[in-house]
Amino acid sequence: MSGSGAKAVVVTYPDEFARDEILGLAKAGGYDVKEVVTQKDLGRSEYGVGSGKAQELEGLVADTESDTIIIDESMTSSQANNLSRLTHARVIDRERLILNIFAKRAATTEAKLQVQLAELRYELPRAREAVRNSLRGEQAGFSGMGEYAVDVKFRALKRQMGFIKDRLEKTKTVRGLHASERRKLGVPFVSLAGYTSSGKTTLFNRLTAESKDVSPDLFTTLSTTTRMVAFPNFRRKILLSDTVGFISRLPTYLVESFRSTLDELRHTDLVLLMIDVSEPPESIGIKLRSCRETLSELDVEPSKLLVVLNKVDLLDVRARSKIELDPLFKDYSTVKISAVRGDGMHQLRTKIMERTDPRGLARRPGLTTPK
Ligand SMILES: Nc1nc2c(ncn2[C@@H]2O[C@H](COP(=O)(O)OP(=O)(O)OP(=O)(O)O)[C@@H](O)[C@H]2O)c(=O)[nH]1
Ligand SMILES: [Mg+2]
Repeated sequence: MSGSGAKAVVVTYPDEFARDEILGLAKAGGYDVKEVVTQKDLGRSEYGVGSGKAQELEGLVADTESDTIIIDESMTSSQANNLSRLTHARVIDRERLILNIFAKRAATTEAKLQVQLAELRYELPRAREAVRNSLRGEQAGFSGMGEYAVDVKFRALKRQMGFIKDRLEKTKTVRGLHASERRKLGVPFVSLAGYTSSGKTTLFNRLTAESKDVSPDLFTTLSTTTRMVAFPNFRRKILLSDTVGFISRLPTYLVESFRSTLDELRHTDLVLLMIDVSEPPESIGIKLRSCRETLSELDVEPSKLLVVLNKVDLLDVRARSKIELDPLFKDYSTVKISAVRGDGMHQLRTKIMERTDPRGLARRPGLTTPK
């Protein structure tokens, strides 16, 4: 249930980045946010927020006639239930919200399976909590369910997970074949990666003449598309792939569930790490760090990165002329572009060609040199 148009009260941390991001997520989830309140510590105590804040929320929910409270942190099922009981509103945490958006956007069979797996991974610790509570005579989490029923539910979740993993493993085998076929072609493989909404698909469309969905909403792309791109001036070709975007505080199990999609990044010769440089420096720093963490969880070597500074059309002339000198980017090779307007495309193509030069790549095992 994405609660399309449902009125919501949001609780987030007292910083602008967190606030903007959760509002973007709430919008992508289809919520109409009526009020935002902040708290330094989230996810603690009986309600996931302080008890004073919980009382305040009860009033806000009533005043704004909201039916949902969105908490920008992970909560246990008893915290969510306690707060829900007090405020008479549905309570969803950050993970649930991201899962709802993913579920709404998943279009391919693989993306749907990945979302189902993530849903089960979300449910499992909560079912475990319900088992513990039912053993103690409390039944928070699955109210009204007896110990036996909870145990059955727990085992059913496990079984379902195994089933979905098997199906995903099969799609992965198909992918594996594709990867080895690609190797035979001897065409370098280049992947787009980066924070959600950084402009990956916009650049993909420009380079491939595709028309994949582009939008300011978060998580527009959930599956991977790969296309052959010719660089006539260089008389060479590459395979370019566009994939799901990253977000900060992305739970590991979500990355895990999307592993077969994101695994492409590991087999790639070059990763174009897209950064939206039109944002405030603090946001750029947080997003860059968060992308690096996710990429290292996926075992992508830093030496494979080319940082693409996108949306320079939104900077004034002065900022545009020296953005790449920002200390944030000192450890990276960079190129600045506007995927929308087309600025910097020649420099980008040249860098891609340099970094995927078959003479350089041929020294690496597993890639044959094209004629
Ligand atoms: N001004 C400006 N806007 C851009 C540029 N590149 C992309 N955008 C806009 O940024 C928004 C996000 O673009 P997408 O290409 O969908 O971003 P993405 O990285 O694929 O996002 P996800 O699929 O959600 O991960 C869209 O509204 C684009 O029009 C650019 O160079 N300049
Ligand atoms: Mg996209």
